[in-house]
Amino acid sequence: MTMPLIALAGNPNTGKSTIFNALTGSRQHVGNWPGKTVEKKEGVLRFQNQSITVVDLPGTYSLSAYSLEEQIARDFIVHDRPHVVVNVVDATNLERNLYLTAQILETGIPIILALNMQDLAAARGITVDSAHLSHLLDGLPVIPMAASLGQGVPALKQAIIQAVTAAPATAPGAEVVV
Ligand SMILES: Nc1nc2c(ncn2[C@@H]2O[C@H](COP(=O)(O)OP(=O)(O)OP(=O)(O)O)[C@@H](O)[C@H]2O)c(=O)[nH]1
Ligand SMILES: [Mg+2]
Repeated sequence: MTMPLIALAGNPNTGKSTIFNALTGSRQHVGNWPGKTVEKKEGVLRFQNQSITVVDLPGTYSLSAYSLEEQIARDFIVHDRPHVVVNVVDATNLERNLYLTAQILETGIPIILALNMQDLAAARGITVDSAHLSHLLDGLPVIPMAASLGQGVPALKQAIIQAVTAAPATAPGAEVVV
């Protein structure tokens, strides 16, 4: 079996790289996107006897191919078809962040929503009901996090393991046999 592949995607400055580092530790190496000046970071998450390739995508507000960052994120999600996209969202700015979430949902690739910046949200009196949000988004896993404080990281690892176990990679246009 090839190693499961997951990608971290989200708006700029939502904590993707902080989460990437928390998931992959020091095992990461840095590579370049072919012909591009923007770096992609790839690392390995080792958890519960599993090894999972993790790719840290550039920050993007949408998957429209207007900017280089958007093109890179879009190409990776659409063509490389990761098993799971961990969509990192800023809990203090949920509405703007969920625009990208809607676009990722349209690809049909399973999403885990990492609801980051909980500490900042709490300080501003913002409470997000993650169970209700999950319910509104067809039951996708919603993991409350404050990644820079290490909060939510074990729960995210658990959700990733569950998702890659449950979801074999889907090729574009592949028939789903049930
Ligand atoms: N208060 C708080 N700060 C956080 C949290 N997670 C990340 N940060 C901080 O937010 C800033 C941006 O974090 P990054 O991990 O670089 O964000 P990113 O999404 O990778 O950013 P881009 O790659 O530029 O899109 C850093 O200063 C982090 O330390 C969090 O949960 N709470
Ligand atoms: Mg980053």
